[in-house]
Amino acid sequence: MRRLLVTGGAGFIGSNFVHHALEHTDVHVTVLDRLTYAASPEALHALPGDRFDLVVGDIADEQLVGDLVGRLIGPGDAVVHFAAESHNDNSLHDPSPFIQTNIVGTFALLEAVRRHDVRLHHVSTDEVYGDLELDDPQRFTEHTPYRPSSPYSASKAAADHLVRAWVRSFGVRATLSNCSNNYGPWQHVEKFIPRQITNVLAGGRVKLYGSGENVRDWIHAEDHSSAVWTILEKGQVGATYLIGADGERSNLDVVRLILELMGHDPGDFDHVVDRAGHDLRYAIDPTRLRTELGWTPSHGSFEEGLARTIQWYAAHRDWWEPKKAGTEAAYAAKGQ
Ligand code: NAD
Ligand code: TDX
Repeated sequence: MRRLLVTGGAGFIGSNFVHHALEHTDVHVTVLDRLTYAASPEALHALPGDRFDLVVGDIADEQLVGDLVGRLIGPGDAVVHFAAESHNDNSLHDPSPFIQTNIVGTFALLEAVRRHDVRLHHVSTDEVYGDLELDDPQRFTEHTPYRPSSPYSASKAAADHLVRAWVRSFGVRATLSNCSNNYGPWQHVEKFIPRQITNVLAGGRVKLYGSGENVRDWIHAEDHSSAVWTILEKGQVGATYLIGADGERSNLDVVRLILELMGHDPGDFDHVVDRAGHDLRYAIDPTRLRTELGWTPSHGSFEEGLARTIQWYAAHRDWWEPKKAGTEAAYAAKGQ
């Protein structure tokens, strides 16, 4: 049986990928996750014990990572690297864990896959490319120069550069992907869409940063997972693939849609203090992934995916309610 080591597999997207891999293939998955505030081990309950195990630990722990990577000895075995500090607002408050996990942690993983000659897929973000003007006809491609804005996106850019250097200088067998904004179940309530849904469910107000003209390119986490699997199977070593599903929406439109879908007046939200250095627009051109690897997203409609996500949060109060008060208190302290 093929074996995968999935870092950050207890997080929002990593756990989605673990389910995808176990449901669609016969691989064995070991998750390595430090179980930070952002983790949801609940998302991994009820997985088959003979094909799945969870190791609680840090990707920057060289010895642990070396031991786990050293167990991957079959030809199809691989590391899929999701673990990261992932929230821009947190990186503005305290960049330190972003440098440690996203850069030093990725370095530790690269040294282990180099030593043991194991295939790696590195998961990254479209934010490494900076932002676009609202009327720019170009979208991000694999050739767009890096221009990250926040400590989070700069740390992810640094990690991407390390991966490419290890490919070129040491012959590490790695692929990379840069994906647009994900939504779906198990996303932490600090993030935009879950924050607004749970604000409404908890009887609070929806909070839009600044004018809300900022555009994000939304993709369902299940489509991100299927794209990563496709790259793992068919991707060319050393290549980068951009993952996106043509889902550009302004934040203002998303806020109005959430309110409408939840039976509220679409104008019933507050404008709050804008994010420092707030990127204006992200947009992915996924042509390479679609034409070279034949990937297509399965979630055709953002409205439908959002409606199902709202239903999911309404049905999983036990999971998010304990996280809500602390998250909102931190936002309130910043006027957000
Ligand atoms: P998340 O914050 O929900 O989950 C991150 C996971 O990594 C958590 O389970 C956490 O416990 C774990 N982790 C953090 N530090 C660790 C460490 N030092 N050692 C081991 N585990 C550690 O993040 P997410 O939204 O699921 O993002 C996953 C990956 O996808 C990240 O690399 C992120 O940059 C990338 N990405 C996210 C999005 C998005 O919209 N969320 C878009 C594109 C790319
Ligand atoms: O309350 C809010 N109000 C608001 O208007 C929050 C939390 C956010 N926003 C805005 C900021 C962004 O323009 O919504 C947009 C989305 O915000 P986030 O959910 O924080 O996502 P973003 O900063 O775009 O980054 C996300 O996508 C790329 C993920 O968090 C990253 O991990 C990923 O790399």
